[in-house]
Amino acid sequence: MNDIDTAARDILRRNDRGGYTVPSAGLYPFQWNWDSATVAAAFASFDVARGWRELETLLAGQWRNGMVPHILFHAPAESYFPGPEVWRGTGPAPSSGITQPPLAATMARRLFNADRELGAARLASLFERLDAWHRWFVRERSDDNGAICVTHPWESGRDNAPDWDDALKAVVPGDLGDYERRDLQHVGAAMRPTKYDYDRYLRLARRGAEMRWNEDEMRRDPPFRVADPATTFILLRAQRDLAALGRELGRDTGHIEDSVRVLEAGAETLWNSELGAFDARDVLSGRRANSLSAASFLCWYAGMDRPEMRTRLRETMDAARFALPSLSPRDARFDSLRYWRGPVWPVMNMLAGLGLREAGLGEGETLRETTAALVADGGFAEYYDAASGAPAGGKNFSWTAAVWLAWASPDAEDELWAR
Ligand code: 9WN
Repeated sequence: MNDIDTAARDILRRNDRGGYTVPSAGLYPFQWNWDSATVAAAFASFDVARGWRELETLLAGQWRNGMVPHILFHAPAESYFPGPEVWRGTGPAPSSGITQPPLAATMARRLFNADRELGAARLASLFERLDAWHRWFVRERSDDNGAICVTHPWESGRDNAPDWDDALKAVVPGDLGDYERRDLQHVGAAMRPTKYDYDRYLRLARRGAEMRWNEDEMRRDPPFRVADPATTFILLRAQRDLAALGRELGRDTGHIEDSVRVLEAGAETLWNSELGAFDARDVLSGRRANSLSAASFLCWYAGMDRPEMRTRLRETMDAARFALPSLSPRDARFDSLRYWRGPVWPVMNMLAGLGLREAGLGEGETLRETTAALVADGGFAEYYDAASGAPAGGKNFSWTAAVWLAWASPDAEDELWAR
């Protein structure tokens, strides 16, 4: 254990609200879905039971249809907008009405590897919930080809990625009345999505709330539905991990293995031959986003490989001062500071890096070293400016601390990721 490990554990303790970890005090005062799953992976190194608790708290918010919300509003807080009064989730606890990329099963596998006896006991009650969530994804978010879609940019976790720009033009914000963004009280406007984006984010949230998040109703004439490489790759990986965990528990996993094959075929349809990379596709218009992003490089994490992707990776790493930028620096829309339009995000580096290592590609180690240096120099920032490496966004960020502990630290226990 090194000094940065100690500091990272301290952040997780300070952001612990009792059974769940907030991403960052003030800026994000609730439980976020894929942040929590990342935090659970970090607990595998020093408090396995607490890691299971993180996932249990998250999955306790599951809706009857299987959806696991992207935010659970466990306790009131004034420092974030839009809160529960906008979302009006219909699950067992106050929540949003959309989900986030399903990292939980993969992170549960790391917890399981850390203590198999405890894992078998804790997983017994979570397995069905994870399975139901994954089934919900396939049922409610597949396109006709088996790729997984997002119905709101926030559902991707990559909020203002250029992947959604074209599709968002079809969302008419209408009269939203006055609303006050609270994110700008915590971080500079140049780092955040624009008002143009927020108007559309809000319209989509209000539409869902007005329809009481009834998926059948929302699917009729949807304003936004985009097949997302990151969510597709993450679900594909999560299904592989859930099947492995199910076999450990002696469960029937045939339907999960079938789903893996469908998802693989779906992911193939995200190939953009002009771009030479996996890319988002607007299901409503059929248009491609033409965006070579960190999401494209999650193919190895999903167990998929392409010679062209290796070339794109090398080109992107050559063009970037700090890898991986969330968007290729060669893209005209690249902005080194603005959220998901260029900056380096430790969680994406970890997922891409894990996949690269499993595929035997040396770039995985380069990503790990870059991430470790960014954290060592800049602290546990939400993300890092892709041009300068400067820390950006929120501070004392839980999932950055978690990525350090689970993967970037020289003392991270790599063997717990073993497949
Ligand atoms: C909306 C918590 C979350 C992350 C997302 C990131 C950001 C929220 C926001 O913060 O999104 O969900 O208000 O900006 O984009 O990936 O889960 O850290």
